[in-house]
Amino acid sequence: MADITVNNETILDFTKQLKAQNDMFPVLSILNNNGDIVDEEALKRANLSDDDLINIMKRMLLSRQLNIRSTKLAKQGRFGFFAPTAGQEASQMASSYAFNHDDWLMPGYRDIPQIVAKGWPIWKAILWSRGHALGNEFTTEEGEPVNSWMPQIIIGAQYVEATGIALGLKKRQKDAVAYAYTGEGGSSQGDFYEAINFAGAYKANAVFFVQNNGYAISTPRALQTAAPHLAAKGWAAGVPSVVVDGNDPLAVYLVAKEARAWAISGNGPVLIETLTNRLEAHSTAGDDPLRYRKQEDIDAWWKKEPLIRMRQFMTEKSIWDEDKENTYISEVNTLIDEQIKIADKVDKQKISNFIKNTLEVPGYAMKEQIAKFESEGK
Ligand SMILES: Cc1ncc(C[n+]2csc(CCOP(=O)(O)OP(=O)(O)O)c2C)c(N)n1
Repeated sequence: MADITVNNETILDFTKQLKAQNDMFPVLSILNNNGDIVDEEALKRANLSDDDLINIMKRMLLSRQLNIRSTKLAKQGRFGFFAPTAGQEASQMASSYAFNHDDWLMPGYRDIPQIVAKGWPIWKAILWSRGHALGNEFTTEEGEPVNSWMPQIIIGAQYVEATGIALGLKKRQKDAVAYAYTGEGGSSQGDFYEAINFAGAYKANAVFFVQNNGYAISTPRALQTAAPHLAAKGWAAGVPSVVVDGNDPLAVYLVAKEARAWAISGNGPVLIETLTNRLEAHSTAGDDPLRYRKQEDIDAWWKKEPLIRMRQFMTEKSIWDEDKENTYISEVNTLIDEQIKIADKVDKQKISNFIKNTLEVPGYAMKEQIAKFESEGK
């Protein structure tokens, strides 16, 4: 009997196939954990001026301060729901820096800082966190539209919305893309697959981020999926997919910029997996991470967080120092103090307003409820 062909033998070698899947997605990186450049050419390709670097650093610091203050205020009962962002500043702020004013942001509940960076006043974010109807107004202080949808609580659902918006932009020949963020947990949802499949088939001008931050509440990445890389899920939809060091602001910016350029040229979507880590609790609702992960693991990730390496890199370039950082942090804190005062002055949410805000045209039962609560002054 003749031997099986090499081709068929390779096809039937499942162990080899698993290894190939694992090797398929090398990690894009420019800045290592110590803040050293590991790829000068990639840095040139990112084409970031000193001002851009300062802007990215400031956005990441704004996000960190917002995180620190929101977490504290939530513990005092002065903030509503907040999903901590510490550790994810590069994944969120360096990526979003690659998008334009006209692009549509489709955020999840952890992506408040990207909306603020788009011009959404912090006081509105505070109202959103408190479930106030006014927190769903995506406008700047001057009343100009902020192209963002409300942070999605249903995990993965923003991907479907992003595909729809991207197709709408394409059909209207707008010079803009939709960009969406979910987590590795979100990448297990049906919505995730449906969205990237449809976006791939119709070449929607969308950029999809999967922020692989290690945990979906208490579920570790290892239990989330057997896929060695979440980016591999994009390949099933025929979508170019990349794994990037999500704590490296320069690499995250570069891939986001190139993904946007690809999508806007009519080539279809790109999926980007950012390897990062959630350094704190899932939310201010009160979970204790030490019930599902070890302190050593958290400590190790704190050493790899994006601010340390960006600070190191920029100090080395003589465009950043401690004084600049402290001055900016105190400016941000003054701003946050002012914004809390504005949010606190807004009339408390009325039940009738809450119901009115649910549907544009309320149904019969809702009309009755609105009338009832209004008659009671609620
Ligand atoms: C469809 C749906 N199922 C379950 C939940 C409850 N839930 C809220 S957050 C979360 C984990 C999400 O993890 P991940 O997507 O990794 O994002 P992360 O919170 O880590 O940013 C779950 C299961 C939900 N909000 N929506």
